[in-house]
Amino acid sequence: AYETVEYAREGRVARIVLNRPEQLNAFNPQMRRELLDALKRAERDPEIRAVLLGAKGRAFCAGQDLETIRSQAGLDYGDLLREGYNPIVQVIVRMDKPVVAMVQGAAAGAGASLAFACDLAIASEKASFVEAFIHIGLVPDTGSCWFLPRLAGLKKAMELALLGDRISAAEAERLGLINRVVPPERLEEEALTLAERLAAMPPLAVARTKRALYRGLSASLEETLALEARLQSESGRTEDHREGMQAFFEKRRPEFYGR
Ligand code: T3D
Repeated sequence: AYETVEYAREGRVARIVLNRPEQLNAFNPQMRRELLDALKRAERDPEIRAVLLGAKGRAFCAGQDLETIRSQAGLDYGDLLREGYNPIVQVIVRMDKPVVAMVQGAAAGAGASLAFACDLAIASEKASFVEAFIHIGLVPDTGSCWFLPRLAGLKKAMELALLGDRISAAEAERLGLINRVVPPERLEEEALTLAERLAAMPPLAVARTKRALYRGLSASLEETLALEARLQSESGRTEDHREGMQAFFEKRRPEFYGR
């Protein structure tokens, strides 16, 4: 069992909840370890088809717990990133299953990066985002330097990273940093519905789509066309494709088994 995160299976959805609400879910070593472990658990579980990542209390995640590093002279932050934060981003991006961030409050520093690294993000009207790093003389990390310019464009990324202004959920949606904003009382339900919809999609096609979109970000058009063709060869041979076709013509909902 974990202490700083909660893990629950709700049908085909794994719900992971950051659980250090008094510390605004700021990352300490234990929460980094437990979050990574929980994500890997969801990745491994064949019953799980989508992951919902939320948080308890009034903040989503305040990033690095500055209290825990305050007195540690000589601490190499690069090591902390390599060992603690980077693996979290990598498992989210690498896993075959979509990860949905459910952001109910402030997401700051590595907490904002975490939300941006998820495949989809839904936020409450009360949520906010801040690339807080610059205020303490640090650079954006935990993937922000990769995700921010790709999501919002270079100019906006520069502005957010260099000025460190806190932006509202509505602004984050406008910039393409998150998918949608809902009233606070609707967040849980909307996020779960979204995750369940993803979980009902054909898992092999979901995995290939996620992989292909990421590859497309750093590949040429030629390479991407070739990749699409290869993945489509594979997809065209799946039972899920046959089922999708059949359901289409029979005008019923398909049932996908990941075969
Ligand atoms: O270490 C490395 O490897 C480098 C990696 C770095 C990754 C990072 O994430 S660096 C960035 C760290 N995070 C921040 O700088 C965020 C700082 N916090 C904020 O910007 C704001 O507090 C929030 C936007 C998160 C929330 O704002 P608000 O107005 O709702 O609350 P507040 O009043 O600012 O904070 C409430 C309390 O939480 C306050 O303590 P107090 O006055 O009640 O005793 C504040 O100091 C504390 N707090 C907030 N964030 C952190 C924190 N304490 C420790 N660590 C935090 N990150």
